[in-house]
Parts: sequence; C-alpha cells; structure tokens
Amino acid sequence: MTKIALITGATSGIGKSTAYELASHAYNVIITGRRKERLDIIEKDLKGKYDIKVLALHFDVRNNEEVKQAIQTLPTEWQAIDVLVNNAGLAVGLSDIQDGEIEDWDRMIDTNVKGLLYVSRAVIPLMIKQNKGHIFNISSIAGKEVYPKGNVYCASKFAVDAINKGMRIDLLPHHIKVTSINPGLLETEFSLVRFKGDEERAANVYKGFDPLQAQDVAEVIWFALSRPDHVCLNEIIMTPSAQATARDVVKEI
Ligand code: NDP
Ligand code: 8X3
Repeated sequence: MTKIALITGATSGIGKSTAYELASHAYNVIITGRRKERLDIIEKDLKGKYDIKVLALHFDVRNNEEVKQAIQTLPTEWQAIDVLVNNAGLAVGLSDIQDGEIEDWDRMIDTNVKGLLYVSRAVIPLMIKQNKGHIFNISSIAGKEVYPKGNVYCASKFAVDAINKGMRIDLLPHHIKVTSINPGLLETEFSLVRFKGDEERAANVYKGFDPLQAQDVAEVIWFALSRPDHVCLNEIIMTPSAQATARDVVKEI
C-alpha cells in the first residue's frame, strides 16, 4: 500500500528536497508551508515527475488553530500518515544575548518549538491509531552545542533535542520510531532568513568550503526511513567535511 508522508516547511531547503526524495520512493506527500504560490508550483512539479498523490496544505505552524483545522479536516484517504517530518524552522538574528530582539526570540521559539509541538500533537494520534509511524525532527548542531551569538536559536534547538528524546520514550509502546537529524552548515534560504534578507551576509556564511546541501539531509532521512522495522536511528549529527564542531570550520578563502 502506498505510504503517506507529511513534511512541514516544504516550500524551500530541506523540506522541499525531502518531499522530492520521498516522492521518488513512491510516497504520497502532504507538503506544507506558508507560501501558497510555492506550494502550488511544487505540487504541480511533483505530480508531473512522479506517479504519486500530492496534497498541499497552507498554514503557519505557529497558529495552533490553523494547524488543528488543517489536520483534523484531512480527507479520509490522507489520514493514515506514516511519516512526519518536523522541518519548518528558522533562525532570526545573530546577536549577543544583551542585544537580542524580543520579536526575533518569539519567532524562533514560536516556530521551532511551539510550532513543532502543535503539528506533532495533531498528527501523532493518527499514527497511534495505526500503531506505527516514523517522526523526524530536524534539529541542528545548534541543538547539541551553543555557539557565540547563537543563544536563543540554540535554546530552541536544544528544546527540539529534548522533545525528540521525550517522543522516542513516550511513543515506544505505539511502535512509532523517532529520529532527530542535526545538520551543521547547510546552504538553503536559512541564512537569508537569519540575516533578514541581507544576501551578501548570507552568502558569506558558505564561502571557502563546501557546505551541506538540502539533498544530503533528504537522503539521510530516506536512509533512516528505509531501515528494517527492528532498527531505529535515534539521532544523527551530520556536518560538511570542513566542519568538526559548531565553531571549528576550515575555510580556504
Ligand atoms: P529554509 O529557510 O530554506 O526553509 C525553511 C522552511 O520552513 C520553509 O519552507 C518555510 O516555509 C518553513 N517555515 C518557516 N516558518 C514557518 C512557519 N511559521 N510556518 C510554516 N512553515 C514555516 O531553511 P532550511 O531548509 O535550512 O531549514 C529547515 C530546518 O532545518 C529548520 O528547522 C532549520 O532550523 C534546520 N536547520 C538548518 C540548517 C542550515 O544551516 N540551513 C542546519 C541545521 C538545521 P514558508 O516560509 O513558506 O512558511
Ligand atoms: C543551522 C546551523 O550552525 O547556523 O542550524 O546554527 S547553524
């Protein structure tokens, strides 16, 4: 039977690549995000490339009412979700703690922590009903190590790390696997969002070395997902070859 994956933040970066990767392995995919026009284009392209079904859901993960409405009104044929990829997330700003913008902190905590929880709370009962499932939580190397000026973004990803561990324990009796992926430097729209549209500053982050690409993470998700039933990869840290820790990166500029 065809399986169903719901991917948050599928309009860009890791989420978008994961949607294509899973579609290439014959998953029907529910793609979600705020930018409806992008979802529409991706839906059409996926349907053209693969013999699968695609459902585009347009909501903001920070709005629990929108999340509940979207999941609770899923057409019956889409309710048996096998895979949830909690990917929607962002960093906003990079400042010493004493200079941080409260609005930036709210956006990161509301999206990365509360949004991930809202989506999980809505989807997990559908998995429990089936007595199976696999949840991927996209955390970060920032959820394993704190780096200068990373403060609140790191805190939000440390929270994802704790939620990942908590899910793994609580969902064990329901045969739901839980895997966190913790990437290091990875070139997507992430830095453009972090630096609020400053393209030059964003591009500089990835100069002088080969950063990870979204496809690298999508392939690791597929690897974890395609393990036999008795194997669960609980957490994966992946970095570019040029990066050893959050702070140790060799750049050749
Ligand atoms: P992108 O900016 O390319 O993608 C982020 C995605 O999240 C977009 O699809 C965006 O969709 C979605 N999103 C953001 N806010 C919301 C919201 N409030 N509601 C719904 N969707 C939202 O970045 P990445 O692909 O790099 O980031 C994906 C995840 O990976 C994030 O959790 C990030 O923290 C994590 N990560 C990224 C790394 C990197 O260096 N790039 C490294 C480690 C982890 P839309 O704007 O359409 O809503
Ligand atoms: C994104 C990676 O190092 O910019 O989570 O925090 S980093």
